Amino acid sequence: MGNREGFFEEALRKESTLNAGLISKIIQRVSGILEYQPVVGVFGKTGAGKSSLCNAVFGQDVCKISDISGCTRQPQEVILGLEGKGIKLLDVPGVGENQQRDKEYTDLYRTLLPELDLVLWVIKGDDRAFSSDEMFYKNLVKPYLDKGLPFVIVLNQVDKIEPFREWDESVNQPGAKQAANIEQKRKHVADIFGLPLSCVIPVSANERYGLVSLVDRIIEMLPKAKKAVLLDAVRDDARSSHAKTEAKNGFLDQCTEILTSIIPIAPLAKAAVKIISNVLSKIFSWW
Ligand SMILES: Nc1nc2c(ncn2[C@@H]2O[C@H](COP(=O)(O)OP(=O)(O)OP(=O)(O)O)[C@@H](O)[C@H]2O)c(=O)[nH]1
Ligand SMILES: [Mg+2]
Repeated sequence: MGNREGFFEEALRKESTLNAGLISKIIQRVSGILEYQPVVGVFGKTGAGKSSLCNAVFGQDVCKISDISGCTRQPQEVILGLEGKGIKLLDVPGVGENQQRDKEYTDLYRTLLPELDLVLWVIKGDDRAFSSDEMFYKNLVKPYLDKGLPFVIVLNQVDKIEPFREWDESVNQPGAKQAANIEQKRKHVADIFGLPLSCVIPVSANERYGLVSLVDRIIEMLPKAKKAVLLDAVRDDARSSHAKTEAKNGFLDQCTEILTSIIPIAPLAKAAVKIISNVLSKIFSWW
């Protein structure tokens, strides 16, 4: 497929009974949503599994992973999705490695934060010390949350939470005691950061556990117009029907708002939204 807007334009002209002038107006406005490239910042301490998480959710080996020492030094800007038109993923270096680096990272985070649509803050499930995370969160990130920036804490590597031998490989789930400890850890982290429990999502990037819930939460939090483009970049097995419906409705709501402002006759506007929905099902395979 060529670029999405080109395809959208062609398909809309083919399917539509609307006049050419109106179609041009619709294309201009709806293309704005399609073209928008959400920027996701993936933050957290070194070794928390930021790069692993990006790969697990977005499906390609987009980020380097290291078993030994701090791996991601420079922010890696990885453009994902359909021919560069998907989301922009910033896998940034982790905090808490040493004081000199943390100072550099403070400056980096400060520059990056204003342009982000979503922050994923990755914490290692079996980590006990959150002071550097907490400091960075409270001083740098929280003011943006107060302005409405969607923020999710990803409690990663929960397969390592004790008793880790309980992890049930056959169903890819924690054992009963382990699940209770995971839930306890989740509450503890939510308390420390002063966030609702629904903003702390337990996952295991390596075991592919909890990714669907994480994506569901992300899609819920994003503004209407940005949901579909982000969901499009997510691996198919991490997309639930809930997330699809949410993203689809968000996009169509946004289209309805646009179309009712340019098409004065309500039934005609409604019919046009239906046509757009058909066209989008050809652009987004999951639609
Ligand atoms: N058991 C387990 N190991 C994980 C998981 N996620 C990541 N790891 C491992 O943790 C180590 C660090 O992962 P990375 O993804 O490189 O961590 P990072 O946060 O990107 O680290 P920096 O790039 O240094 O900031 C690697 O050995 C991963 O395989 C997980 O869910 N479970
Ligand atoms: Mg990394």
